[in-house]
Amino acid sequence: MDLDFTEEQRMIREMTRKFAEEEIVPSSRRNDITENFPREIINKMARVGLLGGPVPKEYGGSDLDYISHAIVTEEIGRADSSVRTTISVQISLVELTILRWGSEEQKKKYLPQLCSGRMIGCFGLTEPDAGSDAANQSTSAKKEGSEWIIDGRKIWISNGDFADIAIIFAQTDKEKGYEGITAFLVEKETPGFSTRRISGKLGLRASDTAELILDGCRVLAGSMLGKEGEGFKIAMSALDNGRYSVAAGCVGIIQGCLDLSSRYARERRQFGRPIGSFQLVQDMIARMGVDLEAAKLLVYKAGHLKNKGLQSTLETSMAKYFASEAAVRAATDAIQIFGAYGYSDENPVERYYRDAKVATIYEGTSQIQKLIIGSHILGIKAFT
Ligand code: COS
Repeated sequence: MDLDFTEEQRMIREMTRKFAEEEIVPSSRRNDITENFPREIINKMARVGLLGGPVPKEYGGSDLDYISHAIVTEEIGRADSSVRTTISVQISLVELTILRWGSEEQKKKYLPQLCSGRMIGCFGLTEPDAGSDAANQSTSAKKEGSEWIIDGRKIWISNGDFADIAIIFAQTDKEKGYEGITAFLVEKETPGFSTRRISGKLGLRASDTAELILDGCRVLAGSMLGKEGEGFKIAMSALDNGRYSVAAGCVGIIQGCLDLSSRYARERRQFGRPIGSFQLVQDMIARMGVDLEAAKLLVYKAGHLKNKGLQSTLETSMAKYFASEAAVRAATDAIQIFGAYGYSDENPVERYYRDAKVATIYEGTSQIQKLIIGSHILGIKAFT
């Protein structure tokens, strides 16, 4: 594994950071307060290629290697986790899933639209009774002639209200358990498909979260993604990409916390000296610095495997588990270093603190990541 960035990767970081500081940061606080999903920022990101990720150019993507993809995601995460969540879902859960499992026709139809931001995508796996136990899908799809009729509800779906296309997981054969789950591509305009926006979240207040309601929603057989019964594997492989993106976004949060709190620790004086000269403050800065490097290395290790087209479930879960927990630690300590000044929404560390928490929950809780890691190491499944 090469630990040096290429010239191109360095330029991608510089370009993304400049974009984030000019186009995202100025409206982050306002969007957070008003819970406004910044659709126009997503359009701007698309114009400079930031929605194309590792999707090949022939489908309108940016053909990034996975380390560059992480770098972009880190920089957006350092600026605003709501925007980062939007692109994590768009690129990692939707585009890369269609790229891997879609027919040629589906790839040509949807990928250029998604990479150009003309379409927003969402990932409909979670249900009121199927969170960690993702195989326990209640949503059903029944075949009628050349159509499938989908009924059910999906909850906590990022991008859900704005999405033009949803990947929906449904039971097509309840008897078969996880092998009876099938994935479908459902367009927003399909009769029977509706959404309800969810507001009042602790963090990610500018990210669009919704409930999806499928009520006798009819789709053609050609809307199936992959084969009948492949849905659970599709969902798990999608999460290998989604969790990678969440982990990279958390690296961005840790970086942001370290940048702001170390600058403040040098400037802020108490007892006649900079607070950074006190050992208890240095303790927090040192832990943040080590967490940042460790989280990066775990992300890049997973990215290195992805670049080689190798399975990276274990490494991705390690990166997601460590980086999300470290982001919560970093944001907690950053507020501590700023004291009362960190407790106000005028200070970005306050938003880091609220935004970081969900990363230990969505796309598989820290507990689920630990069980995946433990099962891989021991060769013993934690679930029967
Ligand atoms: N890629 C491809 N296939 C995978 C896979 C992956 N990363 N992980 C598992 N699978 C396959 C397995 O190979 C197995 O298929 P076979 O029987 O053909 O070998 C099948 O899926 C079942 O795998 P497993 O038995 O490991 O699943 P479990 O039911 O034991 O555990 C967990 C599944 C709990 C790990 C899973 O349900 C999970 O990740 N839950 C969290 C869901 C989540 O993250 N939700 C967040 C909302 S989405 S934003």
